[in-house]
Amino acid sequence: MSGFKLFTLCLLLCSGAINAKDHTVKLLTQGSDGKMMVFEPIFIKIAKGDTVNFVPSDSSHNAKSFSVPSEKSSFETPYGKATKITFNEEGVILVKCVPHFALGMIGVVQIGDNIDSAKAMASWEKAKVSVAMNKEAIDEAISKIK
Ligand SMILES: [Cu+2]
Repeated sequence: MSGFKLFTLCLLLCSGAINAKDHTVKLLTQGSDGKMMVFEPIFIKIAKGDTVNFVPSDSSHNAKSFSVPSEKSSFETPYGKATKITFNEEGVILVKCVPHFALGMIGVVQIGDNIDSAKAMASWEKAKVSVAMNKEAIDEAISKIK
């Protein structure tokens, strides 16, 4: 195969990977604004194929999806270990820190444009009754989905 053909083939096969972006969401005991048990940022909008590196401040935090567009987008990261997740499905994913869910340690990941927030909103309304803190911040994060 000629060099040019190889180059063209690589462009076709690799373009998704080249365009994909890496993002970071920190899982913090105390956020930069002083709030306790937060995902920072609490809302992040990414493109399909992008990765998010979930970075816990210590071994007490992890990230687990609890509302997903479909089961193939489900994930759970280990405690205290920065972990990259690639998102290959458009939609909204609600993420919680398992031990601090009741303290409102929840984040929102929007994948793609023009996303319907109905499913995420319904999941949050259901979960809300068992959450004691950060409710307004989570409401606000969900309101950013569009
Ligand atoms: Cu936590």
